[in-house]
Amino acid sequence: MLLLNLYGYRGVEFAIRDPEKVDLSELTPLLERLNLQVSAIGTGQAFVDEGLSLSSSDAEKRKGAIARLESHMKLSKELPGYPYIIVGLIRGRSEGDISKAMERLKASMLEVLDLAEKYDVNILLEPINRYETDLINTVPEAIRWIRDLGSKRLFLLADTFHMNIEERNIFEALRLAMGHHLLRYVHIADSNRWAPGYGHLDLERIVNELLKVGYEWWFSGEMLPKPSLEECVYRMVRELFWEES
Ligand code: LER
Ligand code: MN
Repeated sequence: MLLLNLYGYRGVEFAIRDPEKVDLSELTPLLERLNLQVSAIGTGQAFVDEGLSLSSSDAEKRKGAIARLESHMKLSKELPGYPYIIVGLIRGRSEGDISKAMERLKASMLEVLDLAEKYDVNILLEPINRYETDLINTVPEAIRWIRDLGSKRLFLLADTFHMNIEERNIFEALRLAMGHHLLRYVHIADSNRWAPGYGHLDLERIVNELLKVGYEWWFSGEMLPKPSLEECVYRMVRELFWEES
């Protein structure tokens, strides 16, 4: 985290499987000392490690996923920066019948959104590429879904790595999301999920076009630590946000 502070980052995003395991007495002073907000809390590890899924055919797993997200919401209230809660992989996979899974997902999401209202937190839905889930892969699909759920607590997270795989045109997808006033968060990685500059995406253009149409929320680097963690932290700033004097 020291590196983040060094390069002028304003916040940090945490992937948290189980908020019960977070020691706030250690974390809070550290964030304060480094002057970092928490931008968002990723929740997908609860699916990857424990199978908790909002769309599972197993009612216990669905209940577990909703309860876990409630616990993420409670944690969000304790952290600086009003962090969003990300619904990415915790929505699960279809187990074969996509329309049945989507019905279960919708019912779970309505409960999650009621909780979001109760705790006064905002949720981000992240379209994820087909190799990780078969439920909601593209930005236009996610927008339709968010509109259908009709909650003012639900926004869109667009991830350049997933968009590079799934979108017909990344710029059009982002303009569409901005036109719907739903885009609140962007995950940045190059096409291969390496540091900016190590793949073939024009990330500088993506960032600049978003700023041009009024995007004023978070850009969060979500990369594999390749070629190294230090290079990821540096390139995110150097390639995309460096102001030449
Ligand atoms: C989560 O933000 C994400 O992008 C997924 O690919 C996690 O595996
Ligand atoms: Mn992501």
